[in-house]
Amino acid sequence: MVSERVERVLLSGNEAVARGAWEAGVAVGVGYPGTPSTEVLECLATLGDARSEWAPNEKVALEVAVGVSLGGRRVLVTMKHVGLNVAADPLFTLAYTGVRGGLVILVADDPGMHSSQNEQDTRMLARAAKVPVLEPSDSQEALLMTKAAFEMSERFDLPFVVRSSTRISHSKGLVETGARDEAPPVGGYATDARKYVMMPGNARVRRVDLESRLEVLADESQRLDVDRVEMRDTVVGVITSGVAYWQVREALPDASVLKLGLTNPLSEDTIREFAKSVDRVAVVEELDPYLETSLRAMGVEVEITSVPRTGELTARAVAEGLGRDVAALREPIAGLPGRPPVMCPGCPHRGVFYALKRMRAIVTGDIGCYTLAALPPLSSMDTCVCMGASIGMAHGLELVVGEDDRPVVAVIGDSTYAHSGLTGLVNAVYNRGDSTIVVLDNRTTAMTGHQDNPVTGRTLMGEETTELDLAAVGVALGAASVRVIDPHDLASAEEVLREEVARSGVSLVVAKAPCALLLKDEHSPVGVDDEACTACGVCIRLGCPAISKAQDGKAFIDVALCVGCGQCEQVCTFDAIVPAGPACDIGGGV
Ligand SMILES: Cc1ncc(C[n+]2csc(CCOP(=O)(O)OP(=O)(O)O)c2C)c(N)n1
Repeated sequence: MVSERVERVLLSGNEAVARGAWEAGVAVGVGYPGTPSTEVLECLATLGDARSEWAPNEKVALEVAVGVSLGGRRVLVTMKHVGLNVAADPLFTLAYTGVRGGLVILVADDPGMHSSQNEQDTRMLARAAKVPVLEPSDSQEALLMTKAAFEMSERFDLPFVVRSSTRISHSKGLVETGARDEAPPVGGYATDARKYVMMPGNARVRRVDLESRLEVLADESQRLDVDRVEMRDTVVGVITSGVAYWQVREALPDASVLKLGLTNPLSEDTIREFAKSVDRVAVVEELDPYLETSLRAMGVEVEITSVPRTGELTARAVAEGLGRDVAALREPIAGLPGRPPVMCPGCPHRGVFYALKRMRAIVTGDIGCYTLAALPPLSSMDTCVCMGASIGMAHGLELVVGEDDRPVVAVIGDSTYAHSGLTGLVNAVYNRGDSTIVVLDNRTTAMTGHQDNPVTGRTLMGEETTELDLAAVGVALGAASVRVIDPHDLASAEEVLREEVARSGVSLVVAKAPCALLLKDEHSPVGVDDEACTACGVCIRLGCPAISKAQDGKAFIDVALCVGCGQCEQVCTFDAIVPAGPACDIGGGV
């Protein structure tokens, strides 16, 4: 949390980006959650003076931002790397139109895929979109570069990307804060169709203009004060950017370093001057060989680059890659117990997947907490590609699998459905499909930390708002059948799902029950009656982390974890699961 009066505060990279935007006088922040970017907008919402909004997806977020910018005010957009794919359509043309109020897009990459379905290097997509990129290496730079990006966006008439990555977004560092610029210099809305209506005749002109705007930026890049040269030993000079700078400092403390802050377009003069001042040039960067190929294309002789192209960099990997002694560099501690992710005790998603497993359904899945159903013992999700993919994939499968095959069911969370699932349903209805679609409506965007979304009836600013009525929307979009179920009621959930897969036409099943973590204070835990338990193991197959096998093979329920959702009571045919109390082995007391 940051406050206006504090001058030096400890901030995460994400908080620092929010603070930088706030100090730049940003009027609106808009984005879609995604690790590791989510906290930027959550923090901006707490700072006051600016309005923060969750959009249903990143494309809409960017389009809202374009509107704010056209209205002459500064706007911050936030997303994770894959979000930029979703926003790519407006992004590529936004570079042509340019901006009015400064428009800055914070994109956080996730090298190592701590919480993502793929690894992408945002620099590549931003370069393809002809959008400038600034890369901070720590929280202080995150604040300063974000703040400067607004001014540059207006000066060069371009949207700017600030590229972060997990270690920068989530590490904390001391940051000097400043005052808010209350009156950024751009005026209000002004009609200018030739700049903002991208029909071919206008776009051809703006296309040429874009190249010259980027050229002006490249020419002025040395005066922007975002690249930094640190001269030390000149045997090897390392060119790097972002978090890789710190790996270089640790692995080669004596080497000279050119730390690039602006990585698109590159400051050729700065790079050539640095290359001339050292004997050999090395490039160290995380993910794609973006700098390496750019430098080679410029004719700079890059002699050393051997670092991994996948995963997060470590100082040790950098030292190894550059042929240095690694003895002094610590290795990660080996042999730590793994902590595989697992659905929480009482998670409502579990009931749906338990039924789908019993139905031997082919389940096209999507992205959210429910993706964990792919893991044993539920093992009942067959695919996970990108947000919204489940519904289109189910329709595709149904076009080719025979009627006697296993039933096909698409499952998708409420936030993901609002993000990019609705058009999949429209497609299935339009093309006379037979899909059964289950929306797992747990009343929140759980996976990224419980953000509100169009289904929850509350905004990021904490206001009550109109709730997206999933059942009504399903009817309006033409689903042949719309049913709402309680996923904790296992028998009836399975019955409804079986009926819906047997029905022709598109079925929408809304499995509605709040995320277990939203019900923190409403626990009535259950325990095991040892006398009645036959050690059959059926309850274990629910995959609830509160249930384990005791040494005698019987079930054991940890009351500290159990939230009393009742699912295990329903699967136990021996009535061995009972309200926690003296009659049962409650494992350590309530
Ligand atoms: C394009 C894109 N944007 C953001 C994300 C990050 N993300 C992963 S799952 C998810 C939403 C999950 O919410 P929901 O669908 O409601 O399922 P829940 O986790 O609540 O079960 C988000 C935002 C992503 N993977 N891809």
